[in-house]
Amino acid sequence: MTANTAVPIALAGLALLVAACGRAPAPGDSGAAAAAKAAEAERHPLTGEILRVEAERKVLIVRHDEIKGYMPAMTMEFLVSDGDLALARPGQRIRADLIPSKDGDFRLERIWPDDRTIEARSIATGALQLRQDTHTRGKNAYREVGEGAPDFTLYDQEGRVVQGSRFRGRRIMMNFIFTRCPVPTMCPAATAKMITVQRLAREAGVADLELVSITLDPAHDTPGVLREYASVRGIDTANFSFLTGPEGAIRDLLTQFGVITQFQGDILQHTLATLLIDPQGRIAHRTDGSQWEPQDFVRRMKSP
Ligand SMILES: [Cu+2]
Repeated sequence: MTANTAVPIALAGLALLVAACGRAPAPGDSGAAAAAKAAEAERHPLTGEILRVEAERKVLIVRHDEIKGYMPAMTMEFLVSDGDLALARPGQRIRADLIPSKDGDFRLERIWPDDRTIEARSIATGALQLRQDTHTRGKNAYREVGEGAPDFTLYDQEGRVVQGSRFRGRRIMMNFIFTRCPVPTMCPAATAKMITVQRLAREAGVADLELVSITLDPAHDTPGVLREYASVRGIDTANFSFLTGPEGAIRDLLTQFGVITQFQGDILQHTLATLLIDPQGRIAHRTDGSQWEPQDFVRRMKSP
């Protein structure tokens, strides 16, 4: 497949593969349901420092900066999800969305390391390099089988900074998913098959495998959300990482890996690609669409 044919084929596939992968309503949605959702999704961007983690109450005590036009700087407690709770450390600086509830308590969602942290700066540098690389490659941005895979710097489900080059010397099985995908035959099925690959590879004695799932929906899929996605599925993350990062970096990766996403209203439509990257960092194999067999990938891992 050449770069020129790849996109039309993938686009044609889009019509077949798409399904109602939902996301939050876009501004401009009309109707009572949308209005109700908008009210419950009142969000205020917050930055601050985690002072304490109260795991039993699922609460973070955060000293936050002034929220212009809403709240002065103060220390208060926030409810957070299990995934965010597990990642929270006293002393961490974060940015997040503050969401007030009707009962008078406050939640934090979309929690990321604050932009000023060392982690966030290395993520931003990685995104910039990827941007330049995609730009330089121009029409040849799409990476063929046999070419090197692009390098990247993203967060994993533990909030650790992960560089693609860290996996050099190991074999990567990579796909793209998003946690809110409600269509059983799309992302949930893909994750289930990745889990099967992990098990079959282990049984077959493949010792150098890393499974990597990159989110298609970085606005929602924070490290904490990905951690929860892995944990509710009982996934062994010893060699299975879920990665996220800045929207620009994800967009460039999708361009280079030939995965197409498109929002139609509040529906995220996307194609599916599953890749095998060899220990030298070259794309050894890819399949498009949902019809791939775990056993086939494991067989390819065993061949030299
Ligand atoms: Cu999906």
